[in-house]
Parts: sequence; structure tokens; C-alpha cells
Amino acid sequence: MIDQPPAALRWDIFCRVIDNFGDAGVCWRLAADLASRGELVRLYIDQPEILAGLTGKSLPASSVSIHHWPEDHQSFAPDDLADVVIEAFACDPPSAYVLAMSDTDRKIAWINLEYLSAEKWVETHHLVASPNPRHALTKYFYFPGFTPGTGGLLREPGLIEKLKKLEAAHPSTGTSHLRLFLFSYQQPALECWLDTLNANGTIGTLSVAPCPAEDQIEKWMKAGNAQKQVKVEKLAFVAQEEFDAVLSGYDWLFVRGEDSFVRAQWAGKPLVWHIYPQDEDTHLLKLRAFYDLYLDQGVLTALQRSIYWQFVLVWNNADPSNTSPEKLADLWPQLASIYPALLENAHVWRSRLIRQPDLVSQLRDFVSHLVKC
Ligand code: TRH
Repeated sequence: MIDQPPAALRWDIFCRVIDNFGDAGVCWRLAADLASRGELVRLYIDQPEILAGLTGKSLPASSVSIHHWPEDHQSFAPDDLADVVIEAFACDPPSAYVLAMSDTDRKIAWINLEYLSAEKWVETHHLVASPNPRHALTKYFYFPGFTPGTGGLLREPGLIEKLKKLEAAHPSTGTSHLRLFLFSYQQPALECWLDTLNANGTIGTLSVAPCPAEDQIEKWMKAGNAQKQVKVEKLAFVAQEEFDAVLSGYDWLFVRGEDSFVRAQWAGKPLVWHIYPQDEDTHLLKLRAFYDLYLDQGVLTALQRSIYWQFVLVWNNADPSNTSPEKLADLWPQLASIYPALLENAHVWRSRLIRQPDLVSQLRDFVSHLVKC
């Protein structure tokens, strides 16, 4: 007997943009991945204009339908509701939508897709049920993550094959000509790092994606810092599906937020993460938790791990009294000199991630039980 593919489900993804590109970027990647597996996806977003740069011009007709966040007065009939409702980052679907969910007999799976973190507690909170205080509805926390007890990472079908082709097309130039990619927030240590690159006789290219660091670099250059060996170039913003090809052309990836940080891991290159700053420095716990895992692949020595971690701390202005930007003058040459080990570490880490089921496979599996029961 031939196995029938599971019937497509209708998915509604709700996204509110807090800032930058990450909220829309994660939701778009999820939506496109689901659609590529035959699911029917609607993406409700409060700032659809942000998607223009991410989706590029050619949105395939088969894929995702994009809708403005529903107006307050909009009501929903049972047929308007999806089989699976994803609220991204606890954004709360419109109350009329929730009311309609509570009024129907249909089994609708309601998921809160949370932020990515490597912290240990994520494993115990993943898939925990959260009963609604007002309606007979249950929402489930879904935590992406790096370990088997979590919801995994977005990794669309065909990504690994695509990366292999990209790697063959952009072989590393070794350490003689550094190719550096930068996509960061306002970066207090940037000027010191640029000085260090120049003073150090590093030869290479620093390519800067559209981000606040561009203005800083411009000011630094206007202040009489001629480009010496390291040539600085500005990159245009590319559509999300072209972003992996951009990353694959570099040896070092200085990335930020959530989605570019994950893509840098798939690219398998040493990455310096500029984490999104949070109140009360909670982001530093996330930063530590990730690098604790990432650096512990049995590849790097204790000294190499320490150099990497110190560099990351300064890059994130983690403890301004202790991590002054000037430290980069010492740390960068040390970090650059261990590049081959860092590259191997990045490869081993990626292989480990690939062995785990991806986020969409796990999510589909989980919701398939909820919509049936
Ligand atoms: O833009 P980010 O900083 O996003 C965020 C937000 O600040 C958000 O509020 C916060 O919750 C989250 O981080 C953790 O960084 P991120 O996540 O890397 O998103 C950038 C997106 O832009 C990502 O999907 C990749 C995409 N991108 C392109 O598609 N093309 C490009 O040329 C570039 C530079 C990025």
C-alpha cells in the first residue's frame, strides 16, 4: 500500500514587529518553510511593509498569503479560522480571533513560538500547556533550541544540499585574505576593532550589511582613518532566500538578533554574535548559554575557548568596567591566529545540529496530534 501524504493543514501565523527585521524575518522563514512542505499558510503582520525586503520581488504564487493585522472590529466565522494558530513571540492574536476559537467545536492547535535560547530551562518549558484563563482553550509554548529536548531550529528542506553547493562555489581563501561579514547593532567596540584590523597588517575585506554599524564606520573613515589593508564595502539588503549565499562568501560572520545568528551557524563559519540587548542584562545569560555549548565540541583548547569568549564579551559590551573595547587590540590577533580550529569547531557544531530534527518537522508532528484529538 502506498503511504498517502498527510493532508495539508491551514496555518495562521500572527506577527507583531517590535523593531528591526527579526520578528518578521523569523515569521517569514517559518511561513515559507511550511508552504514549501505543502501547508496552507496565512501570515498576519502589523507592518507588512517590512516583508518587502525579506521576500524579494518574486513571491511564489503557491506560497504564503500575507495579511495586515486584523482591525479591532473584524470578526471571525468558524471557517475563517486555521487548523494551527502560531503567535510569534507571545504577540497575542486578536481577541475576536481567540473568541471565535473558543466558540467552535473544531480542534485548533494554538502555539506560542518563543524566542530562541540555549538556556537549560528551555527544555523543561518546551511544549508546556498554558490553559486560557477566560476560555476553554489551551495554548502550548514552543521553544526553539539547540538540544534534543527543545523545538529545534528552522532548517528548510534542501538547505544542507544548497549550502554544500555554495561552499564549493566560494572556497575559503585561508587566512591570507580575510573576508569579514558584519551585521550588527550600534557597536561600542567597532572603532577599536577597525583600528586593530588596520594596525595589525590584516589584509582583507570587511563587508557591511545595512545596519547601524555602517554610520559608525563612515564616521571612523571620515576621521582620517584611511582604508589600509582592510577594504570596507557596503552591501545591499538582499532577499532572505539569497542571504545564505551572501554569508557563504565570508570567513568570519559577525551577526546579530536571532535569524541571522542561526543562518551563520548553518553557514558553518566562526561567528561572533551581537545579541539583542534586553532589560536587566538577561541577554547575557543567553549569550553565555550559547557559547558554553558552541565552544564545547572537543575541538578547541581551554585557552582557545577563553580567547573566543573574551572577544565575544567585549563585542557585546558585557561588563563595561571589565571589558573595555581596547582589549580587542590583544584579543583579535589571538583569535585570528586560531582560525583553522575555529572553522573546525563551526563545522562540528553544524554537524551536531543537523542530526536533530528541524523545527518545522517537530512542530508539524506536535500539532498533528492536537488537531486530531
Ligand atoms: O534584525 P534583527 O536584529 O532582529 C531582531 C529584532 O530586533 C527583534 O525585535 C528581536 O526579537 C530579535 O532580533 C531577537 O536580527 P535578525 O534576527 O538576524 O533578523 C534579521 C533578518 O534579516 C533575518 O531574517 C535575515 C534578514 N536579512 C536578509 O534577509 N537580508 C539581508 O541582507 C540582511 C542583512 C538580513
